Amino acid sequence: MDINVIGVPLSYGCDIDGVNFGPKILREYGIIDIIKKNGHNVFDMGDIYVPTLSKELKYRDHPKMKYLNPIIEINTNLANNVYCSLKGSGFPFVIGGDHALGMGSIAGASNFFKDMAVIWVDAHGDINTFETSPSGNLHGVPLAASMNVGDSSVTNIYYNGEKVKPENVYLLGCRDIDSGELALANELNLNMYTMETVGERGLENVLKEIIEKIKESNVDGVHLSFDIDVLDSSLVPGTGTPVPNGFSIDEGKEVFTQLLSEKFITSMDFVELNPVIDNEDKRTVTNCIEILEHIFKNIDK
Ligand code: Z70
Ligand code: MN
Ligand code: MN
Ligand code: MN
Repeated sequence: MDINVIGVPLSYGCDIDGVNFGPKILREYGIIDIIKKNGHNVFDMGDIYVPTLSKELKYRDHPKMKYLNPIIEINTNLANNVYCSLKGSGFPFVIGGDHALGMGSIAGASNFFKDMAVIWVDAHGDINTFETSPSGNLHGVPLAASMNVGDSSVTNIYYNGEKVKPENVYLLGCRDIDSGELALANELNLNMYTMETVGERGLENVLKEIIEKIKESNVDGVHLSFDIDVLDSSLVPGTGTPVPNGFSIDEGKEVFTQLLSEKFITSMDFVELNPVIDNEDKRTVTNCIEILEHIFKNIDK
């Protein structure tokens, strides 16, 4: 596989600085060599340009949602990079950065495919609207925006309107959902596999069901968005909002073993690593690298 690594040093979608150093630390820990070592062709496309913005610009574009216009611009550039990467038969592997970048990844990938599924592996739903957002942070809205739910400023990124149909969206591992998000998930009847569901039914069965549903649907592409906070809080102190009762490392790996063996994943995000707030033992980045090794061992050669 030709892997195109695209860095997005974005932190304006969340409240804690440092997540912008995700691409830098992953390169320092050898992500490019890891991909090569596993038999892929790798192209480091560098980082999408993220300007340095003063805090005074936070509410310039919207009274509630922070850094709105810059985030839209960054996502538009990301979308076109993802689209061009797919056009060139590459596999876009987007490293964040905060999860607001999901809007750009999905916009770019969905422009290439006729109908695409999205698997959102995350402790959070990221399906807030500007109205339901409790924080004003844009990393809480990307999946709603991609389904054409929310303000037109974010539903019209790269091209206008719906990028993915709600029936083709799969949430996995969530356990910290806001009330407005839950209402939307019910309204749209989203395929939602919470941590509670995983506990009741078992991860293997849940993954089997997701795979079956995707195969039965008529999608020609599948985007997998991985937020590292789906892992248990004890494993990822270096992420902005660690949540207890998450996946173990083995469960995290199992997700990729199963999903990647189907060979239907066509693009990926890996987001929310903040090396600045990591433990002294560098636990978070070390765990991320272990997961990444596993990913590239299991992606089709
Ligand atoms: C909350 C919000 C979120 C990640 C936190 C949190 C969203 N639902 N996403 N950390 N990765 O502010 O919308
Ligand atoms: Mn997220
Ligand atoms: Mn499309
Ligand atoms: Mn999250």
